[in-house]
Amino acid sequence: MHNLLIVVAALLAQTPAAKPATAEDAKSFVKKLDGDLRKLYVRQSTAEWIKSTYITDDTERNAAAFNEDLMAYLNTANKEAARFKGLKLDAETERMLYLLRISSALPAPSNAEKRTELASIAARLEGLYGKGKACKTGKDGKQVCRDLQELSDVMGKIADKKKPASYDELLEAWSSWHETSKEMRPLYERLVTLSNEGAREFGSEDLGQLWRSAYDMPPADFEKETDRLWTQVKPLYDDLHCYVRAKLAKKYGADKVSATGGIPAHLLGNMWAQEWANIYPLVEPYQGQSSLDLKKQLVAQKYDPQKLVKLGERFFTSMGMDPLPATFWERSQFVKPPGRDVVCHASAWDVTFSNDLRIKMCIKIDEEDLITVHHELGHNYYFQNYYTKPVLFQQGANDGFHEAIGDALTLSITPEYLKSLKLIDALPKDEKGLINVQMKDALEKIAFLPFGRMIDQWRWDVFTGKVKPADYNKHWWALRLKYQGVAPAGGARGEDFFDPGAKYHIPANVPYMRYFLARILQFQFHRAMCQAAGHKGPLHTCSVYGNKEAGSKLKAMLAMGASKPWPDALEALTGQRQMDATAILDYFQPLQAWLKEQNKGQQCGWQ
Ligand code: X8Z
Ligand code: ZN
Repeated sequence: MHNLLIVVAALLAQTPAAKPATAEDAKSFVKKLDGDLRKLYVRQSTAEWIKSTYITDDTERNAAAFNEDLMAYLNTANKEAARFKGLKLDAETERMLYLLRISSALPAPSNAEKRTELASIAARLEGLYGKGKACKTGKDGKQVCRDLQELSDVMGKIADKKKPASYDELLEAWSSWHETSKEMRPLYERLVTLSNEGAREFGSEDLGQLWRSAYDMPPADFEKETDRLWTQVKPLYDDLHCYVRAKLAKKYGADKVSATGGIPAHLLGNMWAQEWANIYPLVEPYQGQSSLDLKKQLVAQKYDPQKLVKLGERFFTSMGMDPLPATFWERSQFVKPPGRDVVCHASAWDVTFSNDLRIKMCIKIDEEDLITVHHELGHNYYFQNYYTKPVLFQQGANDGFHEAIGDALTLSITPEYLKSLKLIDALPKDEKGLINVQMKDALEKIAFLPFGRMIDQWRWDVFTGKVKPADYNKHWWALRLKYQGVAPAGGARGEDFFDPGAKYHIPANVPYMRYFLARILQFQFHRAMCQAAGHKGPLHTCSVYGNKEAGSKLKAMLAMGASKPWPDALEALTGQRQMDATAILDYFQPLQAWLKEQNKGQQCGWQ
């Protein structure tokens, strides 16, 4: 009997299905995976590029079809990879299998109909955002339509020197854009159901948990990590909020800006109240200092989109990086093409995963886009340094790293650097000048932090089912108040609206915690590059422009891509293995001390 069992077991072991997988099998599996994925990725991103630069029903359907193929492949590959669980594998194979599981932000169920539906909804939602226009009938009976760019221009004119937008104009522009996302709601609900189903097939409890699994630590620890970082920086945000609210209350009156409540979302110079640089003239600490208005100088010096991008490229090459390939200049989209809908939201691409670098923007000549150009080139330079690796390693160490590279360099756009370009006339002279500069930086960097933290809190809560569709908007505004101290413009927003959909990354399904991490990491990277450059003195005085030592340290980290867990990459550049907010706090130390003085006697915080 005993012998018979052995014989049966031996026979079973010979049938391919029952043969236990070996470490060698795993190695061959990831090798084939790399080849397959490369093909599928290239097809998908080619179709995505075409769709994003020319939105029509046809390009949308075409992109959805390629996306569907990729989704189907990933679903099957993930299930196959389960065979290798528990095996002792070499580090590279192990890493690839991990990256395979977390590689998709939108996992699809194995059911073919559901997958088709999900792919088509995803394409549709991003298309709706790209095409979004607010239309009304003008006095002459004709339809007048405005797109996001036009409506954002109004928001940005809150403190315009020549013709500032009035309270009512701001509210109207804000409300108009927030009308355009209403029709996304039923589609988004369905996206949540279907992608959650996919995430469960990928071994997570829901899609939010799958997203949180992408940081080389258990997902629950990652959530704690984001809270730890937020707690580190919240006091500085609170100081800024308090000062800004008092200024706005003075300007608009206590009936419009309550002294103890959230700041109305349309009074911060940005459609989403995420970055507040446009209100700088309203909150400028000291008048009569040298002007920090770059837009005027950019226009006067006849900067066009190409010249702006060249300026960005020069920053990277000054640190020893290679120039962008010739094809970058031929294939990129710098301006909005006339007569067709495109996704204007800025992005960077390596369409064929082989140094086929591009950016897609609708560039305006102003400071905001000067920063965005550097941001996007940061992505391109990451691509440039890792494109020879297997495709699964062609990613940031984590997604926050990717978002932080270009921004880290913009921290070196100091007044001295700007003066060398004649973009400002004079250097800020004393403590007062410094506070002005820091205020402007803080409106950009510090104001963003709670926004960056809250967007995915909303999605995490939606994906777990804690928040039902009937409360989508209610929860959105509860979080905006909790984290940002920002309140809906013009009073409560009911569930007939879908305000999350008015922010690109929700319909486009791009995870957002990366931007929160990036705001913190970029200062950590900056501090490390400054150390490599031998900088002495306060962090905010450092510029690594032209510094090859800083450049080569950065390059070494970029070249690792996602081949190692992110703490290894962080260590390569900074010597630290933890994300750490002390660099951003250190950078803004002068401003924070100043804000504390200004806020004395004020009642800060909000209900
Ligand atoms: O989406 C972006 C980039 C493209 S990766 C332009 N950013 C976030 C946003 O616009 O909301 C950069 C800052 C935050
Ligand atoms: Zn980015």
